[in-house]
Formats: sequence, C-alpha cells, structure tokens
Amino acid sequence: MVKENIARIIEEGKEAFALATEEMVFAELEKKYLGRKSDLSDILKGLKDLSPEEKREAGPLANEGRLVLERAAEEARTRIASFKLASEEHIDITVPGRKPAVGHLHPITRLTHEVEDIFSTLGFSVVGGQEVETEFYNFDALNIPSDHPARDMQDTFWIDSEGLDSQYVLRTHTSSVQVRYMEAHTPPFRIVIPGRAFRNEATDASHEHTYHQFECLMVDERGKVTVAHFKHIAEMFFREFFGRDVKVRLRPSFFPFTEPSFEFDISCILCDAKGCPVCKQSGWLEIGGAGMIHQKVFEKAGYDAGKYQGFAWGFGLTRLAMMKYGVTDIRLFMDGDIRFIRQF
Ligand code: FA5
Repeated sequence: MVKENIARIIEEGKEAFALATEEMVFAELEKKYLGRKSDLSDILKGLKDLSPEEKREAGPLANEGRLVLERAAEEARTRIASFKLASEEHIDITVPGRKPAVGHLHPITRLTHEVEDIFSTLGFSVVGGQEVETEFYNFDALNIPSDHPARDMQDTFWIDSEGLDSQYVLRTHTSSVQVRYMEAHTPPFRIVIPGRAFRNEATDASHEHTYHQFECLMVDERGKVTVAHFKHIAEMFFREFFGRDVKVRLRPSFFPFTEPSFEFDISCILCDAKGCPVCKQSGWLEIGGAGMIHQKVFEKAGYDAGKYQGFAWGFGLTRLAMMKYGVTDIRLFMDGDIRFIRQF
C-alpha cells in the first residue's frame, strides 16, 4: 500500500513539474512535493511505525522518489528562468539586418572578362595557356633561337629545370601560346588569349614583374587577313573598352615572330595626351606589339610554307587598366593592398 502511494506521488509530481511554466505555480509544487509537510515527508516520517518488512521495501523507494522529484524540480526551475529571460529581452524585429561583407572580383579579372566579351562578339574564341612554359614555346617556336639577340628584349625568369624534359621559364608573354595552339588547330581561326606574363626587370610606375597581357591571333589562307583587319579590329576594341574613340598609332618595330612588326600606342587617357609620368611626358602609351605572323612561326607549327597569313598582337592589359581607372602606378594592382582593391 505504502509502495503504491510512493509511486503515485512520484508520477504525479514529475508530471506537474514538467508542465510548470510560471514561478508561482512552481513554488506551490515545490511545497506540495518537496516541502516539510509534503505527502512524501509524511511517508518518510511514518516509516518507523511500519513492519520491518514494509520498512525495508518502502524506505529506499521513498528516498529514491525524493531524488527523482528534486531533479524534476531543478529542470523546471531552469526552464522557467530561461522563459523569463526571453520575455524580458526586447527584440525589435524592425531593425534592418547587418549586411554580410561580400568580396568582389579583382579589377584585372573584371577587365579580362570584359576583353573576352568584346572579342566573343567579334567571333573570337577565348583560349588559355600555361604560365610555366618551355623555352621552346616561349622563344624558339617564335623564331627566337638561344643565340638570337632578341632573347635580351625580354628579361626572363628562368626556372631551375635540372632533371626535367625541357628548360622551363615563367612565360614572358602570351605569345607563348601561339604555336601550342597552332599545333592542335588548322586555320581559319580567331582567338584571344588573356593571361599573366612575367619579366625579370626593375619595376617602376609602368613596369611590373607580374602583369597581364592579352594575345590576339587571326589566321586564314594567304590574302584573307591583312594589316587593315588588325587595325580595324584594334580600333573597334578600344572604342568598346574605353567607351570613346581613342587615337591609335602604329610605329614600325621589330619582333622576330612577325613581319612586318609594329609597336602599338594609344593616346594617353590619363593626361589627355598632354604628358604625365605614366606616358613619360610623351602623350602616348605603349600598349603592345603586333604584326603579320612570320612564316617561320607557321612552319614551326607544322603548317605548309606560304599557305596561311594572319596577324598577331600582344597588348598589356594592366596598362589598359591604368588608363581606364586613372591609376598612375601599375604596382598598385598586384601588391595586394586591399584598400586599393576595395575602390573598384
Ligand atoms: C611582347 O610581349 C610581344 N609578345 C607582343 C607581340 C605579340 C608582338 C604578337 C607581335 C605579335 P612587348 O615586350 O613589347 O611585346 O610587350 C607587349 C606589351 O606588354 C607592352 O607594350 C606593354 O603594354 C606590356 N608590358 C611589357 N612588359 C611589361 C611590364 N614589365 N609591365 C607592364 N606591362 C608590360
């Protein structure tokens, strides 16, 4: 009988504590189930009047029951305290949320995409290449053998290639992709190759050791692609890129992989061609080299001698970025200062 009573009190108490959500109700329950005058206390006090056999059974049960109820009370106390805290805390759901910081593309990456878009609309395909390139594709395939003085035109980072199949360099220009591409494709083709190039030279406001170029190649059968195509496409490109007409100037030049060769300048947008440190007071900025692809390059690619004709150019994208954004020191683009990058 006592046993059943204890079990009933514990069940009832546990349930009551589990449902309690208010402090006052909790206080009542604590008094009722754990207080000095609670039913369980009465049972414990009355143990002495029971038979030894009943005492042996009911004693441990009542003590254990008290522990169970104390645990249930503790849980209820914690829960009620947290409810209280939540209701006291004022949450203003009309306050605007905090915007998470989102990064953006590097200005050169963005311009690379722009260049790709402009050329795609002109029917050019975008082609990639490798930055660590063999001496062969960077120089020999472009008609610059190792004993040729033109090797000195581009200061090169040579890579320790001991034990490797070839001598490797950090490509000095995107022209390194020319013969790689031609070996795998037959004209006609029109491609643009944006990417990084590297020069082992002292840096200044318009020279960086790591900079971006984009190469452009248009090749077809002899007589179908001329210097006039090149000049027209370049002018169209600059109009799109800068959103206005830019003066362009071709100067006769020399590259072993083009004949004839040109140096390509555009009027300095930073100073309106009046003269500034970036254009070295000349009003013109050298943007790149260009020319009609040398037959020796076609031969290196395995094409029949004299069958094809085309133009190639390699323009400095970082130099164009300086003009477009009015940046007077090229080194800012690559030195990793986030305060500079955030402005774009
Ligand atoms: C070349 O790199 C040739 N491959 C260009 C070419 C391609 C000629 C196809 C003919 C046919 P050059 O070394 O002049 O040429 O570099 C081309 C352009 O890259 C320069 O006009 C300049 O805009 C940019 N450039 C070169 N070196 C640097 C540098 N250190 N920092 C920033 N831009 C550079």
